[in-house]
Amino acid sequence: MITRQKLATKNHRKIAITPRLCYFQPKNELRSTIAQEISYSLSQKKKFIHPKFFYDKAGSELFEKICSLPEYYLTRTEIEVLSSIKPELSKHLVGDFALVELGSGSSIKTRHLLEVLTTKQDDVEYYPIDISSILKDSSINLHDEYENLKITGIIDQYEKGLEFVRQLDHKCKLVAFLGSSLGNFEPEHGIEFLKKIRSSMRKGDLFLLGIDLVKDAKILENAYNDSKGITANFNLNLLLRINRELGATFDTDTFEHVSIFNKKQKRIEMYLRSKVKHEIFVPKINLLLKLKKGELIHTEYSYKYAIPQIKKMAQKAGFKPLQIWKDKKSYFAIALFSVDSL
Ligand code: AVI
Repeated sequence: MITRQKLATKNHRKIAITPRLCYFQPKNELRSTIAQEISYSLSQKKKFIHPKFFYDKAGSELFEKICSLPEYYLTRTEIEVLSSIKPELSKHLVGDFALVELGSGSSIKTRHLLEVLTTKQDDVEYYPIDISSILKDSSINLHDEYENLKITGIIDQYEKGLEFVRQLDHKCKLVAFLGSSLGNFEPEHGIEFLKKIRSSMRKGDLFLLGIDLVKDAKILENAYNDSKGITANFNLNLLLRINRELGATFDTDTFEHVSIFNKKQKRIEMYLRSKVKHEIFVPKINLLLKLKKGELIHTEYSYKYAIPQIKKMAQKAGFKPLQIWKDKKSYFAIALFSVDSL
């Protein structure tokens, strides 16, 4: 167990901005990951692109726009719940807590948690983990806003970030996984991922999960197919990213954004549909991609849950429910768990 100053891995470079702000970034660019994974996923019979590739600079900016769309109720509802539970949450945070956030993004929601912690504690250590380099700007903003905040960011995939978290010697940790990002995992993989989070935590630590709830299909479908076409552009940006990073020549006008709510599986499914027959060469991975007219490339699942299911998944992963809050319409839930024995 080590302090934040001594944190290190051989695979990351540490960039110190001020004594209160540093971040780690992978030595080998994520570019090699995208090449390998896209080469595999676009060669399968059922083609897919992993949703983690949404979040390059352009994709992260589009996602920020999605979060403030009228149809995308998730972000504003989660913020509404977070801001209303601060006094109750504060009662659970007895002791000295470091905040770890998986998928911190623009860190807008983080402020609500920091407000609670920075008023209770003289110093707060914050560990944002995000695949997107948006983390750099959001950390600088937080650093300037909160004088008693020490930030150590990790720009990498969640699993890599958790390897850092495991090393921390901090008394207690509050690990936040907000924004319903758990919904982007298939349920079985979601439980496995929760287990990984659990294994990076110790007795006395707390886990805060934000999750979208099952609701009327129309509301869900509108949230993933907004009238301004921002979600469509977010989805199509995957092809533009492959153009930029792997030298392909996708023409996004020949693809369309598809999103449907699968009632049986209780998930939004997102695809890119090829409007014409295609043969596209992707030079950096030496792949000739053939697509039939109407063929779908799967890009995302976004599972919607009911509270008993969330509890069950978390319990299977070794968490014990402490308190669960919802908004008035029961659109979105925030659940607080303690660490249980497995
Ligand atoms: C990040 N994740 C929880 C979002 C979601 O709602 O599944 C990603 C997203 N996809 C389309 N719109 C937003």
